[in-house]
Amino acid sequence: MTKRALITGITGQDGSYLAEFLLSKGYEVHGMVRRSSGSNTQRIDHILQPDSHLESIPLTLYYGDLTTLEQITGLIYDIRPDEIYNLGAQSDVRASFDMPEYTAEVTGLGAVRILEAIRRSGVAARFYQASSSEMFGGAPPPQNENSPFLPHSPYACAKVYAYHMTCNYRDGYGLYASNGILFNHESPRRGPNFVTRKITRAIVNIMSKSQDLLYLGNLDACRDWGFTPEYVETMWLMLQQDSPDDFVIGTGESHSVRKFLECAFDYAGLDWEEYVRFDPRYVRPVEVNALLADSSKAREILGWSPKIGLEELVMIMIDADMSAAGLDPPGHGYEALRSAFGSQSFAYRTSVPVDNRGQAVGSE
Ligand code: NAP
Ligand code: F7E
Repeated sequence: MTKRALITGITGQDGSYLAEFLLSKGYEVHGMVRRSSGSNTQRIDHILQPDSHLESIPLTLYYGDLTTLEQITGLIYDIRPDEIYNLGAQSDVRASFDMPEYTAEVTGLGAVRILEAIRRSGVAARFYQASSSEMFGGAPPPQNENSPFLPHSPYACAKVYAYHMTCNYRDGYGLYASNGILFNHESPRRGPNFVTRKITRAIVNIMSKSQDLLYLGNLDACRDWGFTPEYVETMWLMLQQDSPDDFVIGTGESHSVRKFLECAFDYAGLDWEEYVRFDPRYVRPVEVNALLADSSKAREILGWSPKIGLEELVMIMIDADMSAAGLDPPGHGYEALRSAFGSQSFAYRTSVPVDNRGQAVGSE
């Protein structure tokens, strides 16, 4: 029988890849989209287009918002999904310091609204919560499922709350509810305010002579950066296990923002020190200095291991940004994708029209 999935945050980076992945597995996919005065579906428009590579696409979108139960309960009751992926969030860590209450409302309470709707409806849906490595905050690396949560931002605090509520509904009501504790994952569809995409877009703008300098904050922070299409597969794998559980997902390699800069500018044949300047506006009130995943549990139980490392990730992102800008990319990113996944894979389809919303209002 065809499985049905409901995705919140389907218009985001992860949601768009997850939708493609589930469609490729034969799922009927339902997505909750928040109302916007402009278009916020750029990342999934290629799936909805009539000339899409997928024929008669079983993808349906509904308006809804995580700040209210108004739609969530009805959607769960009407669709009766087999699986629910809660990817919707105010996901910008820096912005969460400016909007702590809103972040708690969407990123924290949003998860509880869904859990409560599942419980009340009696629908036997499996639930995935998009937990984050940011929850580890000040915990020393490497971090795994047993590391303490020492959150350093309003975003991380909201995610810790949602994490515990997911465990609470699992333990208290027997819901199939799992937390994926994902470390940073990037792609050509990454929002333009996150540091990796901010860098790759700036490089392409510099090459096109539409930008002179790139302003950044702390270059010493270290992150475990992976490739998003590989990570959405783990979300699905978590919901296919006999029993619900929590898993850390990351590459097991950590690099500084400075190292990402070096790699990215090198690939474009530029010297980063000529173009990068410091701007204190991008420094956070509290920083997370070092994240490094120990994903041994996922490797053993889910049988998952990543194929794309930092250098390939950088090449993939720059190739895609150059193509989108009408420039001729070196192409090593496309080669890396082809050799890792094959050109038929959803993971290969990175160069869909990426969002062009530009810099959001605020400091990033
Ligand atoms: P993203 O690109 O920022 O996408 C967030 C999604 O949430 C978008 O679809 C957004 O809609 C939606 N959303 C925001 N506020 C909402 C609201 N009030 N009601 C309903 N939907 C709302 O984030 P992502 O990178 O795909 O990440 C997906 C999830 O994983 C998030 O929960 C994030 O916190 C978590 N996570 C991400 C990473 C990472 O490295 N990417 C790591 C760990 C955990 P619009 O398109 O309208 O803005
Ligand atoms: O920052 C430093 C910044 O905003 C990475 C979200 O998906 O991953 C993401 O959160 C590092 C930080 O990602 C700039 O201080 C320097 O140390 O790309 P980011 P993040 O904060 O790690 C986690 C796992 C999530 O769950 C989140 O949803 O880069 N940095 N200069 C900068 N960061 C930004 N954004 N802009 C700068 O100019």
